[in-house]
Amino acid sequence: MGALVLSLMLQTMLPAGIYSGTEAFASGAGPGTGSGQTAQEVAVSGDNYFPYQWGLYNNGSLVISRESISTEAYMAMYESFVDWVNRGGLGVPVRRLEPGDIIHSSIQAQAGTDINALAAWQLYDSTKASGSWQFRDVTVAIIDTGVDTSHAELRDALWVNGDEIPGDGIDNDQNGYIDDVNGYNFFDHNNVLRSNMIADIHGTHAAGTIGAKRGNGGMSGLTDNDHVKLMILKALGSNGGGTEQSIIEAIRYAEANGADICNLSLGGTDVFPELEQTIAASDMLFVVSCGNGDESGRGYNIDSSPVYPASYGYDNIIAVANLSLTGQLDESSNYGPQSVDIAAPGTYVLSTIPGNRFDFLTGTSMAAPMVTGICAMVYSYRTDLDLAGVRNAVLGSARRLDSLNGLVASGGIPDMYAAMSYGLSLQ
Ligand SMILES: [Ca+2]
Ligand SMILES: [Ca+2]
Ligand SMILES: [Ca+2]
Repeated sequence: MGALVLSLMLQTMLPAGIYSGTEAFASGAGPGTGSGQTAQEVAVSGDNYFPYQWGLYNNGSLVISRESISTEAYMAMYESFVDWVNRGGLGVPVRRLEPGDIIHSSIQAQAGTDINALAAWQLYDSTKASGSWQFRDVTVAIIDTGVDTSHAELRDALWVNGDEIPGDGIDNDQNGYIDDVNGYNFFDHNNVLRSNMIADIHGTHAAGTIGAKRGNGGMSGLTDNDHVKLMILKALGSNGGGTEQSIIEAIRYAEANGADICNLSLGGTDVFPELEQTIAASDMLFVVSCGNGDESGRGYNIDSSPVYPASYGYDNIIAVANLSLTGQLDESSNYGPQSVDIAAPGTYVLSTIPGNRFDFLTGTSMAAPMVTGICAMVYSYRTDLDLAGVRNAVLGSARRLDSLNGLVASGGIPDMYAAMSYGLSLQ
């Protein structure tokens, strides 16, 4: 039994300075329409942080000014952290930084590098408003660190086990888990879904990308809160690591309780044969991250150096790389023209973190939930498709980018609108 290691980019836990065209953020006025979007475009989402969600809509006006730690300083910080953990300690990598350790740079967004969320929402919302369509209800399992289920953006997105009475200490539905109302904690073997404010940033961030409420301020999640629900399955602990067994138990719970799609923003380099068999035998569609490079943060080809579960290669897996807002693969993202199916926005992704807050994170861990959210919306809208058909629609309608040639099998990024209407002729 090996420990799976999360593909979380620690560098990006540092605050990123975000500057809009009007520098609204820098002046402390808070985000508005300053990134160059029109008020109308923001109004479509109804969320004031939407201009910073370049992965959903990118008109090329967003500039991210970043302070990153030099590779040398990062390595020194990380080594001291690993040493501390090896001696039985817990914590996060922290080191006093010297002036030369910080590198300033800025990134300009490349217009059009997005998943075409606005058109997809308009299609879904207008169909919903017409009352003429019976959407499929979809359950998405998020197997990760914990999730802050009290976050205002997430409350309406949660899967609820209707057969379980909360907080009575009794396993009412006799499924083997006491008070499993929104999911379960397979790491600590209890029903506490948020147990650590730092580690649970990772799972909370994934949940927000998929299901944050649209139209209530804050940020926009991809999915519809009425028809797509998030089952929260904590399987990774305070250092971001988990066991093969905790993840397998979470997968089995997800299947037994009706989950359709499973987000796995995690991976390791061991093969984990039992995990492989569990995934291969599952009816769920798995969306998995393909990893964030080597010790120095450089992405590598997982066709030759496999990362699991991304490299298992089954037809019920979509392996996802991380596209930057520049339209290039992020330099930290792994790739593989055979093993990796698609790239998705994963660099400076704004999403929810514990305590009703938001932050930007970078990594393939952030790219996978984008694809998960898209799959969920396609599965909800396209009741004519099974999950294999959803996978086919998302990959088959991918928008090709020259920069991704030879790096991912589809050669592109998902287009949520195109995936929802794949194979249909819409007026
Ligand atoms: Ca129960
Ligand atoms: Ca109960
Ligand atoms: Ca919102």
